[in-house]
Amino acid sequence: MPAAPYGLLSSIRSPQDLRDLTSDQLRDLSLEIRSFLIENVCQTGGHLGPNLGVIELTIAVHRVFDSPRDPIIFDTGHQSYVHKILTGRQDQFPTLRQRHGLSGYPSQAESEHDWVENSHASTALSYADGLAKSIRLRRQSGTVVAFVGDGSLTGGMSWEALNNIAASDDLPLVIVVNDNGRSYTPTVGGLARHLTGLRTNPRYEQILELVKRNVSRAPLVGNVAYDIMHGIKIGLKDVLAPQGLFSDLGLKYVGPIDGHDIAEVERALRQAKQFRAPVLVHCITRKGNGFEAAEKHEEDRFHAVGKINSTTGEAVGGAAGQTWTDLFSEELLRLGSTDERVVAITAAMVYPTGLHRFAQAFPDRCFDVGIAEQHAVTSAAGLAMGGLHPVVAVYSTFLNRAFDQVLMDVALHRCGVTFVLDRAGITGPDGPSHHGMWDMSILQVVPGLHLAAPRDGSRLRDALVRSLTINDAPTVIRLPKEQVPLDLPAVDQLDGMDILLKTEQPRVLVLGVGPLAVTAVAVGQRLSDQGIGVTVVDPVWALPVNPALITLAADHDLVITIEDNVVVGGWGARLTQELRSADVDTPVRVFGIPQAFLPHGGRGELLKEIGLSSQNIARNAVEAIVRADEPLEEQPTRG
Ligand SMILES: Cc1ncc(C[n+]2csc(CCOP(=O)(O)OP(=O)(O)O)c2C)c(N)n1
Repeated sequence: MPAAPYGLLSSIRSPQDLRDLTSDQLRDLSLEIRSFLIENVCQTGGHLGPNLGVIELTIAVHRVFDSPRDPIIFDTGHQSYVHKILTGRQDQFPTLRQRHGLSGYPSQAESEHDWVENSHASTALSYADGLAKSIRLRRQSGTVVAFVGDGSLTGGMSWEALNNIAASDDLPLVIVVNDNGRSYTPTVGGLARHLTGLRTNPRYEQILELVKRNVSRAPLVGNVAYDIMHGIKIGLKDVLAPQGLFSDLGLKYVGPIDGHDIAEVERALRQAKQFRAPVLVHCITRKGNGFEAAEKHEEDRFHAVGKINSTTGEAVGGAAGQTWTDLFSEELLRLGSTDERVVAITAAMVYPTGLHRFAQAFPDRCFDVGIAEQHAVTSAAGLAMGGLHPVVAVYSTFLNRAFDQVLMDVALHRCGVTFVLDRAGITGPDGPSHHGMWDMSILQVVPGLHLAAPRDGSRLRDALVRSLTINDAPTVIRLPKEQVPLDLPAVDQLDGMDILLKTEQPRVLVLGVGPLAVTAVAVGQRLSDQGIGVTVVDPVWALPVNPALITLAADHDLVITIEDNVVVGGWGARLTQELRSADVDTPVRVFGIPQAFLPHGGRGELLKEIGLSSQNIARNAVEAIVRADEPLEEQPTRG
């Protein structure tokens, strides 16, 4: 429960409570929300900058629209904290992004005000299109609000949706564009250039005044108001070419509007709402607004923070070790310095994927394509066809978007493209749509694909070097969201695989993929402590499955596979299939992520919860071995 400094805020329990506030109270409320966000998010970590930028915009949206009857769809959803605060969840902010705590994105389980909880970008307009069509078909009275950032507008889905929305001139749909000029870094591409042109046009202030004067002269509503605004815009089309982008599509456009001026935003939204047709309301905001340290942070305006000092913005806590992202970043720079074929591609995530070093050293060899994973992959295929070796750096979960492109555009065309999947496996506080738990399942069906999951820094270096030699197929290197552990040396090697532990008379073959090779060694030690002989192996290259593994498995009584990918269609499942095809019938126990949408929480916490601990796996293995050793007549009959 917020204390005294949040006197006004603590009286807001639902959007209804906003209705009767005066403009002074609204201003005070914005200030309280700003302090509240800074105080809380600096302690929990989370998407601070985006939310500081949408305080006034969110208040205005909730005053004009009647949520949840009027669905508000947040694109990506990382900017929905203010919405959460205004819809009765302020008391839960100290638990933000923690296991059993408040989600960092909208969540249907949390509130009827949250319609969409997919945090993959550029979907809001499509959801909104469908919802608005259903309102129209069912003759209901609501209006759908799509709340979209300029970064999310760069995604292909947004454009597919706009193309459809613009053609349906009776859809009750208002598109609120939150234009802060940034994704993480400044938004890129032609659209961004158009929006910037509009935002920074020296005549903008004059035009805004003109619009304001015309609209406030009479209490105009609906079509009339829009027509006037639109008329003015069209009259100025020659100076304001960017607006033409939307109007040429056939979309009604209002703006640009100062997104930090509640009254101004409300006025525009009311007009848009009364029009009962798709209208795009273009609002200009500042990411990190009101938090000086964030506003000055050109790198990402504090898009997402860990625990930080609420004045200086500096990280709190001791120096952490090197992350996988950082190591990859250094290695790519090193490799790129000697191999001119290397080019890098990111989908709006230069810093989070570690491409910044390469981008600074080789600006003309690094391409930020916006939030456009599909385009990134096929563009990489083109670069490979042109004789270069592209490295596509992307979070594991976002590659899901571009599966068809990997399969058809890269693999079918035998293009040598390296994919570095950051945040593979359980990622933690970002929840179900951010866990990178599907990549091995979906990618293993791609013919010819190579996949490495390095267990330590040396293995990552080796995998990168090798990937650059593969010029006729896609290569995937998956990295977890963690710090790089100390190197775990092999005790022996077998046809390119690393043997990590070997005891006398091995009966159990324990296979650990990537970071779970460490767990595999711990399992092996536990088994050997109990007198059960083991061989512990890191396959190093998980795909294609190494034929030596089939022979090795045939020489053991039990195979245990451990991976942080979903068990269905994962690496263990694939190995089992290969063993059975080779008529090897050694029993296989597959340990991985269950087939479910995992909640948010700490990575360690979640791994333990789903049974990926050495203790649990070793216990299972012992039980299996004991059962196998029981004389046949003593075994329970299964039926
Ligand atoms: C498909 C996909 N790719 C990448 C991301 C990572 N991501 C999260 S927020 C964000 C930037 C969004 O920019 P914008 O929509 O303008 O919102 P802002 O943070 O500026 O408010 C990106 C790239 C994502 N969520 N989904």
